[in-house]
Amino acid sequence: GRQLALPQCWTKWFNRDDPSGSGDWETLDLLYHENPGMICNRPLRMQVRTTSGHSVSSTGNVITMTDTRNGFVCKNSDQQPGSECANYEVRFLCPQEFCHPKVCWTRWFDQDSPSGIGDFELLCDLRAENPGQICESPLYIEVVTKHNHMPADFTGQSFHIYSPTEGFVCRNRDQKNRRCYNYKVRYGCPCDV
Ligand SMILES: [Ca+2]
Ligand SMILES: [Ca+2]
Repeated sequence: GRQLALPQCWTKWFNRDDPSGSGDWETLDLLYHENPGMICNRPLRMQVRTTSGHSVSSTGNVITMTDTRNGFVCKNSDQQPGSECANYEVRFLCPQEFCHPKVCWTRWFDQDSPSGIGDFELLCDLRAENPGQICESPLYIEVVTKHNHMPADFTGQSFHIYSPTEGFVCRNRDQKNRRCYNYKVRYGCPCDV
């Protein structure tokens, strides 16, 4: 089975306009046009804050539009007489594949066996024994049984640790028959690192 570190990721903050003129227009069509390739096609969420880092509600502005399909607009003409929009910035939550389009897998590691208290394949130990072979921030971990390559998720065993950032631990005492299989692990890293 594969465990994912970060199912999604945020883009950087975008601030393409300011409220001089008709208002603050941070619309997706203009952001796409001006930042090709930097925002996914169907953002999962959008966050908006003022450029000084305050929440939208703190400004008292009437917001004309705010949604993940169209982006954000605050029109000065929608505000109380004499007041205008704050300057806002926006960012978008995108699927992980967008942020790291290519995943490069390490080789398989198997440094422990389940004799003793269990099968310990911790990332820090694997790093210590295999310097330079595992990237700084793995995105995925894949764990299978050593002998027949069965994905860990399908073995019916329960795992104490199973995470791209920590590694894998199967404790014998957590199993019905008091014995873990022997597992091997590999890590999925961004190819560009
Ligand atoms: Ca702005
Ligand atoms: Ca093992």
